[in-house]
Amino acid sequence: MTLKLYAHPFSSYCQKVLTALYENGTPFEYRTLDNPQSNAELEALWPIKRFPVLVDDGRTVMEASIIIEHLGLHHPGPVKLLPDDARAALDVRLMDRFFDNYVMTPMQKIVLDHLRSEKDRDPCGASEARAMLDRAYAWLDDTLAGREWAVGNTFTMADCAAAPSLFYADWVHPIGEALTRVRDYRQRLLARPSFARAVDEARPFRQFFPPGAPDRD
Ligand SMILES: N[C@@H](CCC(=O)N[C@@H](CS)C(=O)NCC(=O)O)C(=O)O
Repeated sequence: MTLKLYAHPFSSYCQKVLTALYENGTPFEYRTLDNPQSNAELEALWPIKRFPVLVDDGRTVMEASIIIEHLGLHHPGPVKLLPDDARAALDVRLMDRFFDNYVMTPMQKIVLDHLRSEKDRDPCGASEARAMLDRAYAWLDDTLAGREWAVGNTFTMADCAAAPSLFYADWVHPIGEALTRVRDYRQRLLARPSFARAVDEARPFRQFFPPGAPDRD
């Protein structure tokens, strides 16, 4: 086994990479970040202490999108998550950035605010994050017209980013009922076996979701 993934099942960025791994049935050793040993190994590998981190035959690869691109280059499987055509790949990268920057980031801001003590909370930052999610949901609803997946009719890295970001974002700031394309897209992502598996593996941790997990999904 050449691949080792430092990850936690409940983490959104880890679910992004797990979805890519499960899409292709890529074997890997799961170094779950639930014990001091794995956490110390992670910190030694990546002092920034963000996860997931992949180790491939001694080479450390960090950042979820870079890990997915690395897997496509060095461990390709039947499902190509980045198209070979450079222009088409740019469309995928744009949507991947969209989900990380404008859905995942504000979602995490709202979640992390709940971990702070009352006196350290940042209501202004949280309300800016909610406004960003509203803008992102509205733009996405228009953009998804005529598309099954983020960039068209093929499942790509952008959908790996979309799945956990929309999954958790809807928990903290529900997608409005009028935004049917975004709501339907979220349901399609939840039905995709690779992401459904990641969601199932994270079920035991729902009780720890800082704002409280809703009784659905
Ligand atoms: N830009 C990083 C973000 C990774 C990230 O924020 N991971 C979260 C878990 S979802 C984390 O490491 N949290 C630990 C912390 O905030 O201390 C990526 O794309 O992989």
